[in-house]
Amino acid sequence: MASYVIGDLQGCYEELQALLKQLQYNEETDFLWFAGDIVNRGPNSLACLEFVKRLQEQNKAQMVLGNHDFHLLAAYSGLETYVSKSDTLAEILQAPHALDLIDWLRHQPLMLKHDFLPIAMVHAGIPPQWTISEALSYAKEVETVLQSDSWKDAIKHHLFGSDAKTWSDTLDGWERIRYIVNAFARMRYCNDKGKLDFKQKMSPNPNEQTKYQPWFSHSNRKNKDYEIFFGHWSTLGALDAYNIHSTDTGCLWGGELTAYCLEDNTRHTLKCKMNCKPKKRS
Ligand SMILES: [Mn+2]
Repeated sequence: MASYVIGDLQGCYEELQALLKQLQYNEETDFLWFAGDIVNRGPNSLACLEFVKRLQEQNKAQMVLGNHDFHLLAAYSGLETYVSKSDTLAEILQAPHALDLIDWLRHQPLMLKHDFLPIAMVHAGIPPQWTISEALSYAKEVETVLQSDSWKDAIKHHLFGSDAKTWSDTLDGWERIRYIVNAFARMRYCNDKGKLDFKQKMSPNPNEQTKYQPWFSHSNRKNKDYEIFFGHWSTLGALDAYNIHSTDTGCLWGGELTAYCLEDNTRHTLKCKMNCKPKKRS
Protein backbone atom coordinates (compact mmCIF):
# COMPACT_ATOMS: atom_id res chain seq x y z
CA MET A 1 0.00 0.00 0.00
CA ALA A 2 1.32 3.42 -0.93
CA SER A 3 0.05 7.03 -0.90
CA TYR A 4 1.21 9.48 -3.54
CA VAL A 5 0.79 13.24 -3.82
CA ILE A 6 0.39 14.10 -7.50
CA GLY A 7 1.20 17.60 -8.75
CA ASP A 8 -0.87 19.81 -11.06
CA LEU A 9 -2.36 17.76 -13.92
CA GLN A 10 -3.87 20.59 -15.98
CA GLY A 11 -5.30 18.13 -18.45
CA CYS A 12 -2.13 16.03 -18.90
CA TYR A 13 -4.01 12.72 -18.76
CA GLU A 14 -1.58 10.64 -20.83
CA GLU A 15 1.28 11.62 -18.56
CA LEU A 16 -0.80 10.78 -15.47
CA GLN A 17 -1.53 7.29 -16.76
CA ALA A 18 2.11 6.75 -17.76
CA LEU A 19 3.30 7.91 -14.33
CA LEU A 20 0.85 5.60 -12.54
CA LYS A 21 2.08 2.71 -14.67
CA GLN A 22 5.67 3.57 -13.79
CA LEU A 23 4.70 3.52 -10.09
CA GLN A 24 2.98 0.15 -10.53
CA TYR A 25 -0.01 1.92 -9.01
CA ASN A 26 -2.65 -0.43 -7.69
CA GLU A 27 -6.09 1.17 -7.58
CA GLU A 28 -7.30 -1.30 -4.95
CA THR A 29 -4.55 -0.65 -2.41
CA ASP A 30 -2.89 2.72 -3.19
CA PHE A 31 -4.22 6.19 -2.37
CA LEU A 32 -3.76 9.38 -4.41
CA TRP A 33 -3.74 13.00 -3.22
CA PHE A 34 -4.14 15.51 -6.06
CA ALA A 35 -2.71 18.98 -5.39
CA GLY A 36 -5.33 20.75 -7.54
CA ASP A 37 -5.43 22.36 -10.99
CA ILE A 38 -6.77 19.14 -12.40
CA VAL A 39 -8.01 20.97 -15.49
CA ASN A 40 -7.24 23.65 -18.08
CA ARG A 41 -4.54 24.62 -20.57
CA GLY A 42 -3.58 21.00 -21.27
CA PRO A 43 -5.15 18.62 -23.82
CA ASN A 44 -7.35 16.25 -21.75
CA SER A 45 -9.09 18.12 -18.95
CA LEU A 46 -12.28 16.08 -19.14
CA ALA A 47 -10.45 12.74 -18.81
CA CYS A 48 -8.44 14.07 -15.84
CA LEU A 49 -11.53 15.37 -14.07
CA GLU A 50 -13.47 12.15 -14.62
CA PHE A 51 -10.55 10.05 -13.38
CA VAL A 52 -10.09 12.04 -10.15
CA LYS A 53 -13.86 12.16 -9.57
CA ARG A 54 -14.27 8.40 -9.95
CA LEU A 55 -11.41 7.64 -7.54
CA GLN A 56 -12.59 10.22 -5.00
CA GLU A 57 -16.11 8.80 -5.05
CA GLN A 58 -14.65 5.35 -4.35
CA ASN A 59 -12.54 6.73 -1.46
CA LYS A 60 -9.32 6.03 -3.36
CA ALA A 61 -8.26 9.65 -3.86
CA GLN A 62 -8.74 13.19 -2.58
CA MET A 63 -8.04 16.57 -4.17
CA VAL A 64 -7.85 20.23 -3.24
CA LEU A 65 -9.17 23.02 -5.45
CA GLY A 66 -6.67 25.07 -7.46
CA ASN A 67 -7.11 28.39 -9.24
CA HIS A 68 -7.80 26.63 -12.56
CA ASP A 69 -10.47 24.46 -10.91
CA PHE A 70 -12.06 27.68 -9.62
CA HIS A 71 -11.72 29.02 -13.14
CA LEU A 72 -13.78 26.11 -14.45
CA LEU A 73 -16.49 26.80 -11.86
CA ALA A 74 -16.45 30.45 -12.94
CA ALA A 75 -16.71 29.58 -16.63
CA TYR A 76 -19.65 27.27 -15.89
CA SER A 77 -21.47 29.93 -13.92
CA GLY A 78 -21.13 32.30 -16.87
CA LEU A 79 -18.38 34.60 -15.68
CA GLU A 80 -17.06 35.47 -19.10
CA THR A 81 -14.45 37.96 -17.99
CA TYR A 82 -12.41 35.04 -16.71
CA VAL A 83 -12.59 32.99 -19.90
CA SER A 84 -9.41 33.26 -21.94
CA LYS A 85 -8.25 32.00 -25.32
CA SER A 86 -5.77 29.60 -23.76
CA ASP A 87 -8.51 27.80 -21.82
CA THR A 88 -9.23 24.20 -22.76
CA LEU A 89 -12.43 23.79 -20.80
CA ALA A 90 -14.95 23.52 -23.65
CA GLU A 91 -15.08 19.70 -23.62
CA ILE A 92 -16.14 19.80 -19.97
CA LEU A 93 -18.57 22.70 -20.34
CA GLN A 94 -20.24 21.03 -23.34
CA ALA A 95 -20.30 17.51 -21.91
CA PRO A 96 -23.82 16.10 -21.39
CA HIS A 97 -22.95 15.42 -17.75
CA ALA A 98 -21.30 18.82 -17.16
CA LEU A 99 -23.63 19.62 -14.27
CA ASP A 100 -22.71 16.39 -12.52
CA LEU A 101 -18.97 17.15 -12.89
CA ILE A 102 -19.36 20.74 -11.71
CA ASP A 103 -21.51 19.80 -8.74
CA TRP A 104 -18.92 17.27 -7.66
CA LEU A 105 -16.03 19.74 -8.16
CA ARG A 106 -17.60 22.48 -6.04
CA HIS A 107 -17.86 20.03 -3.16
CA GLN A 108 -14.10 19.46 -3.06
CA PRO A 109 -12.03 21.08 -0.26
CA LEU A 110 -9.40 23.84 -0.34
CA MET A 111 -7.25 22.08 2.25
CA LEU A 112 -6.71 18.51 3.42
CA LYS A 113 -5.18 17.11 6.58
CA HIS A 114 -3.88 13.55 6.88
CA ASP A 115 -5.95 11.33 9.19
CA PHE A 116 -3.11 10.63 11.64
CA LEU A 117 0.18 12.09 10.34
CA PRO A 118 1.18 15.79 10.61
CA ILE A 119 0.74 16.26 6.87
CA ALA A 120 -1.48 18.75 5.04
CA MET A 121 -2.09 19.72 1.42
CA VAL A 122 -3.24 22.91 -0.29
CA HIS A 123 -2.98 24.09 -3.89
CA ALA A 124 -0.84 27.22 -3.45
CA GLY A 125 0.06 27.84 0.19
CA ILE A 126 -0.87 28.75 3.76
CA PRO A 127 -0.12 32.30 5.01
CA PRO A 128 2.56 32.42 7.74
CA GLN A 129 0.22 33.83 10.39
CA TRP A 130 -2.28 30.93 10.21
CA THR A 131 -1.93 27.79 12.30
CA ILE A 132 -3.01 24.53 10.69
CA SER A 133 -6.28 24.42 12.62
CA GLU A 134 -7.04 28.07 11.77
CA ALA A 135 -6.28 27.36 8.11
CA LEU A 136 -8.66 24.40 8.11
CA SER A 137 -11.46 26.52 9.55
CA TYR A 138 -10.84 29.32 7.00
CA ALA A 139 -10.89 26.76 4.18
CA LYS A 140 -14.25 25.60 5.51
CA GLU A 141 -15.66 29.14 5.21
CA VAL A 142 -15.04 29.11 1.44
CA GLU A 143 -16.18 25.51 1.07
CA THR A 144 -19.51 26.46 2.70
CA VAL A 145 -20.00 29.21 0.10
CA LEU A 146 -19.15 26.88 -2.81
CA GLN A 147 -21.50 24.20 -1.52
CA SER A 148 -24.42 26.57 -0.98
CA ASP A 149 -27.34 27.00 -3.38
CA SER A 150 -26.15 30.53 -4.23
CA TRP A 151 -22.63 29.41 -5.27
CA LYS A 152 -23.00 30.69 -8.85
CA ASP A 153 -23.88 34.15 -7.65
CA ALA A 154 -20.99 34.13 -5.20
CA ILE A 155 -18.52 33.11 -7.88
CA LYS A 156 -19.86 35.59 -10.43
CA HIS A 157 -19.89 38.60 -8.16
CA HIS A 158 -17.75 38.06 -5.09
CA LEU A 159 -15.09 35.36 -5.13
CA PHE A 160 -12.49 36.73 -7.53
CA GLY A 161 -10.31 39.79 -7.35
CA SER A 162 -6.83 40.73 -6.27
CA ASP A 163 -7.98 43.49 -3.92
CA ALA A 164 -7.99 41.28 -0.82
CA LYS A 165 -4.28 41.21 -0.18
CA THR A 166 -4.02 41.65 3.57
CA TRP A 167 -5.34 39.41 6.29
CA SER A 168 -6.59 40.40 9.70
CA ASP A 169 -8.69 38.33 12.09
CA THR A 170 -11.41 40.96 11.87
CA LEU A 171 -11.58 40.95 8.07
CA ASP A 172 -15.16 40.12 7.17
CA GLY A 173 -17.64 39.74 4.33
CA TRP A 174 -16.58 38.91 0.80
CA GLU A 175 -13.18 40.53 1.25
CA ARG A 176 -12.40 37.89 3.88
CA ILE A 177 -13.58 35.09 1.57
CA ARG A 178 -11.53 36.53 -1.33
CA TYR A 179 -8.37 36.67 0.78
CA ILE A 180 -8.85 33.02 1.80
CA VAL A 181 -9.34 31.96 -1.84
CA ASN A 182 -6.33 33.99 -2.95
CA ALA A 183 -4.11 32.50 -0.24
CA PHE A 184 -5.04 28.86 -0.75
CA ALA A 185 -5.34 28.90 -4.53
CA ARG A 186 -3.06 31.66 -5.89
CA MET A 187 -0.36 32.71 -3.39
CA ARG A 188 3.35 32.42 -4.06
CA TYR A 189 4.91 35.41 -2.31
CA CYS A 190 3.73 37.27 0.78
CA ASN A 191 5.23 39.33 3.60
CA ASP A 192 5.58 38.05 7.16
CA LYS A 193 2.06 39.30 7.99
CA GLY A 194 0.52 37.48 5.05
CA LYS A 195 0.16 40.44 2.66
CA LEU A 196 0.02 38.86 -0.79
CA ASP A 197 2.08 39.84 -3.81
CA PHE A 198 0.63 38.56 -7.07
CA LYS A 199 3.23 40.16 -9.35
CA GLN A 200 6.08 37.72 -8.88
CA LYS A 201 5.67 34.30 -10.44
CA MET A 202 9.25 33.14 -10.89
CA SER A 203 11.37 31.20 -8.43
CA PRO A 204 12.94 33.22 -5.58
CA ASN A 205 16.31 34.86 -6.08
CA PRO A 206 18.48 33.99 -3.04
CA ASN A 207 20.55 37.16 -3.56
CA GLU A 208 17.52 39.39 -3.28
CA GLN A 209 16.16 40.07 0.20
CA THR A 210 12.80 41.74 -0.15
CA LYS A 211 9.87 41.95 2.27
CA TYR A 212 7.93 39.60 0.01
CA GLN A 213 9.30 36.10 0.40
CA PRO A 214 7.90 32.70 -0.57
CA TRP A 215 5.02 32.04 1.86
CA PHE A 216 6.87 29.06 3.35
CA SER A 217 10.21 30.75 4.11
CA HIS A 218 9.07 33.29 6.74
CA SER A 219 10.73 32.56 10.09
CA ASN A 220 7.52 33.42 12.01
CA ARG A 221 5.41 30.87 10.09
CA LYS A 222 2.89 29.29 12.48
CA ASN A 223 2.17 26.18 10.41
CA LYS A 224 5.69 24.75 10.36
CA ASP A 225 4.63 21.85 12.57
CA TYR A 226 2.97 20.16 9.60
CA GLU A 227 4.60 18.91 6.42
CA ILE A 228 2.77 20.88 3.77
CA PHE A 229 2.37 19.65 0.20
CA PHE A 230 1.37 22.08 -2.53
CA GLY A 231 1.35 22.56 -6.30
CA HIS A 232 0.78 25.76 -8.32
CA TRP A 233 4.35 27.08 -8.46
CA SER A 234 5.84 25.44 -11.53
CA THR A 235 8.86 27.76 -11.72
CA LEU A 236 9.91 26.70 -8.21
CA GLY A 237 10.66 23.13 -9.29
CA ALA A 238 11.03 20.25 -6.84
CA LEU A 239 11.69 21.68 -3.39
CA ASP A 240 11.86 19.69 -0.15
CA ALA A 241 12.85 22.20 2.53
CA TYR A 242 11.21 24.31 5.31
CA ASN A 243 9.01 21.25 6.01
CA ILE A 244 7.23 21.83 2.68
CA HIS A 245 7.17 19.83 -0.56
CA SER A 246 6.39 21.43 -3.91
CA THR A 247 4.80 19.10 -6.44
CA ASP A 248 4.11 21.19 -9.56
CA THR A 249 7.15 20.44 -11.69
CA GLY A 250 5.66 21.98 -14.81
CA CYS A 251 4.37 18.99 -16.77
CA LEU A 252 2.20 21.35 -18.78
CA TRP A 253 5.24 23.43 -19.70
CA GLY A 254 7.28 20.55 -21.04
CA GLY A 255 8.62 19.70 -17.58
CA GLU A 256 7.64 16.71 -15.48
CA LEU A 257 4.66 15.30 -13.64
CA THR A 258 5.51 14.48 -10.01
CA ALA A 259 4.25 11.81 -7.62
CA TYR A 260 5.64 12.07 -4.07
CA CYS A 261 5.36 8.88 -2.02
CA LEU A 262 4.34 9.64 1.57
CA GLU A 263 5.53 6.31 2.95
CA ASP A 264 9.17 6.49 1.86
CA ASN A 265 9.55 10.20 0.96
CA THR A 266 10.63 9.51 -2.60
CA ARG A 267 9.87 11.58 -5.66
CA HIS A 268 8.84 9.89 -8.88
CA THR A 269 8.65 11.87 -12.09
CA LEU A 270 7.61 11.45 -15.66
CA LYS A 271 8.76 13.70 -18.47
CA CYS A 272 5.96 15.48 -20.30
CA LYS A 273 5.26 13.87 -23.66
CA MET A 274 3.08 16.50 -25.18
CA ASN A 275 5.17 19.57 -24.60
CA CYS A 276 1.94 21.57 -24.84
CA LYS A 277 3.52 24.86 -23.79
CA PRO A 278 0.52 27.15 -23.60
CA LYS A 279 1.26 30.83 -23.98
CA LYS A 280 0.26 32.29 -20.67
CA ARG A 281 1.35 31.31 -17.18
CA SER A 282 -1.09 31.72 -14.31
MN1 LIG B 1 -2.41 26.90 -9.89
